[in-house]
Amino acid sequence: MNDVSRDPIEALQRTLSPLSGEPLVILLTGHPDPDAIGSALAHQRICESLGVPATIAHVLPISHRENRALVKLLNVEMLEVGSTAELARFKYLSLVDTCVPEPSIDLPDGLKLVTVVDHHRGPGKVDAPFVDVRPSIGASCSIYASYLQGGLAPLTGERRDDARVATALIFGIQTDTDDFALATPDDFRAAAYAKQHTDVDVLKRVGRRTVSASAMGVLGQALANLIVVRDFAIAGVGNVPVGDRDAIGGAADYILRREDIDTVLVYGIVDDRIDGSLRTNSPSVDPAAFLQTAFGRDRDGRPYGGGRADKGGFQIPLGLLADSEDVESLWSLVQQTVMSRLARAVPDLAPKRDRRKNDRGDRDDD
Ligand SMILES: [Mn+2]
Repeated sequence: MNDVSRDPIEALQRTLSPLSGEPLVILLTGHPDPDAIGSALAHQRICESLGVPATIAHVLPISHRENRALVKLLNVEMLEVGSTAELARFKYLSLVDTCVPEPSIDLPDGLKLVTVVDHHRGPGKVDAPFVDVRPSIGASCSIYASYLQGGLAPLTGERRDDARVATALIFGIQTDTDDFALATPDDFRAAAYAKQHTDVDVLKRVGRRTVSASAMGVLGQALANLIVVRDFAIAGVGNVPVGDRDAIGGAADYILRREDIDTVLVYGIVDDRIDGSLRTNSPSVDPAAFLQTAFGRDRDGRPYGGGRADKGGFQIPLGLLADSEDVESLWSLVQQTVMSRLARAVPDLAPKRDRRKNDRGDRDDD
């Protein structure tokens, strides 16, 4: 039992202190993200200040490049475990940024859950000696920053470890609150506390959004092939590897930042389909309606594209054409098709000749 709500710091200290000298594992759930990593570092720091040797472990790989960069730049030591046996040497378990242990691995029978700190609305009651779940806060890192600020293993700037933990905490808060857009006053207080001890250079480097070489190539293609008609922009980027499909949307996001453009569509060939992304700042463009006007529906009546307020996407299967070995002819055919279809939604895109034809009353396509 605990009286966490009254004084979580006291309760956490009272839970961990008796475990002094006993190996504890902080097992991350899912692919480690910055909020989990920052919380784990802070938890490890607290454990060590109380004499509890703590190891951070994870089962699933770190999937995002930015998160790998964070781990590397901050020298975060994490044990990647693949089997129950690898956890056998630990006596105690702490969960951070989750109430649920990683489901893809069976926990050893003797491993005892001692602490849970999370900000997700959990699946109900969590049974552990120390549980601090605050769904009203933006990041678990904010909860941990409040422990440190409250005097449990506080950041003082005296240890080299301080900058590491502070930087990880800030990055965790920043990521989980969508760059502070969703941050609560508690998150801001936590960030303000951690900020004093961060390594600004490292924070700038981990915060920099990384782009793969191939994704940058897609952006280069989009910029080179950009067609701008009034405030509408369109760019075809040719063949894009399946793994870089997100680069199409990324290129559209980037181009939308051009000041004289308010709607952009980027498309390419991905695998056996035409794949594209629409982005808009225009109050009068509804992405789903726009894409349906341009590309219509498939034989089953499903629209090729869909979207929400400011973004949309579409996929059109190439069918047998996908097998074509003449890459250039196929791309040229795709470009012509997309441009003529887009002219339904953006009449200015139609070649002059066609527009005259339309003016004469050829309206089948409208
Ligand atoms: Mn989180």
